[in-house]
Amino acid sequence: SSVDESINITPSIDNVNKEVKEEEDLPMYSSVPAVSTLAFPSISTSDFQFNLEKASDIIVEEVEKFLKNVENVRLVLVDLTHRSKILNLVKAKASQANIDSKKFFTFVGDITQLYTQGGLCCNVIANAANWRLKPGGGGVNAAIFKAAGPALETATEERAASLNPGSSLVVPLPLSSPLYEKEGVTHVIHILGPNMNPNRPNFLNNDYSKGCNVLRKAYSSLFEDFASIAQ
Ligand code: AR6
Repeated sequence: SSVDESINITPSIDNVNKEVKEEEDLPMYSSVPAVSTLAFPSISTSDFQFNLEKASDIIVEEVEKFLKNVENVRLVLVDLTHRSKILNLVKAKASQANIDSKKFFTFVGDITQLYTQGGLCCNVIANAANWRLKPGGGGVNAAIFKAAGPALETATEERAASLNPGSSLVVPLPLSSPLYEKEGVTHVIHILGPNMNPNRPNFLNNDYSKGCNVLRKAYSSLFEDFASIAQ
């Protein structure tokens, strides 16, 4: 049957949407993922200037740890271009570590348009936030707040006024948010990563011993939050 085929599909990104479209019970263009899926950007590696080799090691280690203990979830590292260094480093290291590519893969696209532009269904997305949990500031934070509309700002404010480095905050999206309506995103998880940029708050002044600990904490907190939504 088509359902059996969808389970056995080779884990290629091109097949991700087929998985759902072939599910008989779901409408043809459903943006509800067959498997609870978290899409996340590489935390701290752009505006916060975190070392890419170190960050890629941490991502792969934390993903590996997380996937050992859970079933029926997928994690997707997203970046805007095929030239993304972090995406290519993580891809190579994940393959070296023999991580199941059905459960973890990289994807090129805008995290706010994964379904409509990329055909990838993700019910949860992560945001590389700032400590004030405010819109703007460029990067993925500006993109997510813009795409989600004022509903995300309000829902975020209701839950917290600020975030410490290494921590995360789950925000359920109201149905009225365009990100929910169009993309099928039910939750945004804000994360504050370590900052290596001297022009931003909480600058770690090249202290990578602390920086790596904070980044590890950020990813494990993100994945735990995601697991609590996925259950
Ligand atoms: N879709 C997918 N990935 C993206 C998108 C997008 N629309 N936009 C950027 N990326 P950054 P940080 C990738 O700088 O380093 C903000 O101003 C980008 O290529 O957004 O944690 C906040 O307010 C990179 O791989 O986050 C904070 O102050 C990754 O997302 C500060 O920047 C993260 O890049 C956080 O800096």
